[in-house]
Amino acid sequence: MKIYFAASIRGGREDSNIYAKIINYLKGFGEVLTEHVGCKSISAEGENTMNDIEIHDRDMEWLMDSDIIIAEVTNPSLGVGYELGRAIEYNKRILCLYRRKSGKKISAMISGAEEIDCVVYSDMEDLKKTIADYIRE
Ligand code: 6K6
Repeated sequence: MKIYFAASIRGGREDSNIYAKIINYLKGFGEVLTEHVGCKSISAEGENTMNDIEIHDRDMEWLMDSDIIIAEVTNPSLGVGYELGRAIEYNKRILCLYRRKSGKKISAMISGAEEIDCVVYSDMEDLKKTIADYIRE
């Protein structure tokens, strides 16, 4: 199974440790095409060898090629929102994961999209069960 994991990069890297843990867990189910999203050394402003067109086009190819999209959306990101919209267009299975944060609500365009399954989680153990149940569904 090819898994496309999406999470904030330029939207902010505060949750990068959580992304790395999720990716590590997802690797037990198949190939995670976007492992770099959990990489500590990627910063929101960091230099990259690829330009934005190359990043976009490569990511869209991976998205099309994937069997499932799993996104951590607690930290809002324009790029993730875009990827989710495109994933709907490609008829992909989509799971969005988020943690409740005071004063923050997930966008209605994500929670209100019937093509997207949204799940609230509180800790990693809780999240692992949610992911396993969803993938095996
Ligand atoms: C490193 C530092 C700055 O830019 C980079 C390299 N950029 C990206 N490399 C790979 N995927 C990217 C990059 N920028 C965005 N994406 C894709 O969009 C990822 O698949 C993420 O799920 C999503 C993040 O979007 P933003 O808007 O938060 O950057």
